[in-house]
Amino acid sequence: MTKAVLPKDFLWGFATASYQIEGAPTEDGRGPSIWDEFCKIPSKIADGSSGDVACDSYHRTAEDIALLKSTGARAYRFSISWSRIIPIGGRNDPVNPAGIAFYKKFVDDLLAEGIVPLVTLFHWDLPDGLDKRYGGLLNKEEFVADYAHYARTMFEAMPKVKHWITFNEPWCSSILGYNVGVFAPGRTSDRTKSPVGDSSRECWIVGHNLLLAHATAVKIYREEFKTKDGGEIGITLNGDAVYPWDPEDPLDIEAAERKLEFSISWFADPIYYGRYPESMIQQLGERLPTFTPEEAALVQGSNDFYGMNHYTANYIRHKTSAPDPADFLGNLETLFTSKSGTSIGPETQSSWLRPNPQGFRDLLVWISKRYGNPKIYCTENGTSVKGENDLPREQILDDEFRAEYFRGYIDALAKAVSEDGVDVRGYMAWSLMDNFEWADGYETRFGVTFVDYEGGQKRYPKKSAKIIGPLFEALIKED
Ligand code: PNW
Repeated sequence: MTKAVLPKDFLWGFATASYQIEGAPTEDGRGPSIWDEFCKIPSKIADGSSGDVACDSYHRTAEDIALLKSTGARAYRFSISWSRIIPIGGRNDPVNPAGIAFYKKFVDDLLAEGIVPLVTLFHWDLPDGLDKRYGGLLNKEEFVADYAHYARTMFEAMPKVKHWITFNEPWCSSILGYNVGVFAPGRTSDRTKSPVGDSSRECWIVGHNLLLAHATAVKIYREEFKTKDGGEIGITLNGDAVYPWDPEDPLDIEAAERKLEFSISWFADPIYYGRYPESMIQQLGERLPTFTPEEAALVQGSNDFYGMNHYTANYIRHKTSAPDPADFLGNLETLFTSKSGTSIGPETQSSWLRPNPQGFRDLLVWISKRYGNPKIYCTENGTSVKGENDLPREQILDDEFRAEYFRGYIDALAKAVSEDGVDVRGYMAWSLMDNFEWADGYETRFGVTFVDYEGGQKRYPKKSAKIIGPLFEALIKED
């Protein structure tokens, strides 16, 4: 018998994102996003695909809700396509009533089925109009003002939403979009990949602007909506667990901590403490923007909850050379094998992902300690499966590897709550269904549901879709 250790109102369910599932890029007045444009550049997406059709969810909301129902999910995290709401994106540009109507109805339909919506305002699909007009996320004044206007438009339109997420994984927008250049808009110092970009500087500017936009939206929600609507708002940060490559080497132990600071504390320290981590200030110097006192005050305290996306773990080995100007890790190496030859976990279809459930528990404890035991929603957790896309459908549906991933990670979560006192209030598995896996296209599947892209996007629940519900229902207290 599993002991019920999770609070009675614990929200569990599944997550998706607009560009990864919706399709219908030009329908009902939607404008292009930077991902529509990025996908058109040859060689940026592994299979040359795009989100043009994806799971066709724009036309299948009823099917998606029925799918959620069939899993028993209590909650669903999805994101809004900004360019459906404001096609060009800016605060003086026209708002598209059809875009608002689509998401309003979706929220109503979810609620009618007893499913709680968690809504992400920005999951990477910036209106391309803003990128073209003023450089998008690089332009502090314009971007913050336009995002604030968009956020207010959504708060006003959807008072029934009680859980708002300002940004999904600002680390990915900044580093993958402006340093490595593998995500839209693809800027990097690597001239074989892009004619424009400065990996040593732009990512830190973008991160700073995202923090200010987040904090501005939170201020608006708290001042104009929170009392009336009674909701909460926070940001979702990604972060991998870390273990020193050589547990005996103090420099590896230090490097492991620094890795967490460069990925998580880059955003969470300003939000909880009003300043960037010392390790980043030291390494980046004047390339790391500084907060004015007003900005620091705005950002500090701007989280009602901590949204945690988590997938994997690494061994961390310190470097002895001077940091490269383009370095974003904290002058260290991330490895899958430790000094003594231990593997962090089995391979998956994603080069960066190896399951290690203990890492989830350890990272939950680290976040909880560093940030004063915040209320945490795990807003993404899941895995791809090596070679899954090449299997016949019957075998894809029997995804024991993914089911085992969820068993291990959900058990780790339960222990973090019951034995370590971490305050976890929700868990969204990534993802409800196979979808457009960004630069990896459709060959990498993360769904608990198989989507038949050749057969009219029909959905077939995998084994993993059926095991998550019973695990949580046994873990959640009845009163
Ligand atoms: C997250 N990495 O992205 C996103 O929020 C999802 O949209 C995505 O589909 C999911 O994880 C699976 O990839 C990440 O390279 C993408 O370390 C890449 C990395 C991390 C997270």
